[in-house]
Amino acid sequence: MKENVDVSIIMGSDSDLPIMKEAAKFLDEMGITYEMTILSVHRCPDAAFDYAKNLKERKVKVIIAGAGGAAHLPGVFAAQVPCPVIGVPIMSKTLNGVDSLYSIVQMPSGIPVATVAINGAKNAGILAATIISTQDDEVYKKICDFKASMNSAVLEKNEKLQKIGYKEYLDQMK
Ligand code: RP5
Repeated sequence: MKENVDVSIIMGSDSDLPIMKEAAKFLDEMGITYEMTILSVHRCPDAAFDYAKNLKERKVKVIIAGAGGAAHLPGVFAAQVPCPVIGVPIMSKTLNGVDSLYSIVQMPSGIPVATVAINGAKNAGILAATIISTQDDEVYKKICDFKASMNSAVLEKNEKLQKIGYKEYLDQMK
């Protein structure tokens, strides 16, 4: 475990890692420190509760928690740690992630979890960085640059579409 990090990325299983890595990649781009942990409030509750206490003591700024199925992980951390918690519903095999989404988004009043789309780990990273940016000018500038580059990418695509027409555009996409 690292000494001081801004963000804690937690997931219920290593099977969530291929999705959750997208949050880490975005934080890397923004130069934001984080640690990643695999912990389950169902399969290893004591270790998960100890880690929640540890995050509270270390005053971690944002938690990103991803889980699938009966996805209680983000809510249980939100109940114990007084920082924003972003939940990532992981696509499940049997119910396509709708179970994960409902488990994470339908929190009782008083314990919010900011829930992104099913498998929306990149947006969780962006939201975590945006929260950090309210207190950090460098990250604020990087978020502005990120949005500006998305803006120009779409405008460039439209300009190309107007210029070459949809048939040629589709050919070039092959
Ligand atoms: C949840 O159960 C995890 O978050 C994961 O999405 C799901 C399945 O876990 P595995 O059976 O793949 O370990 O706790």
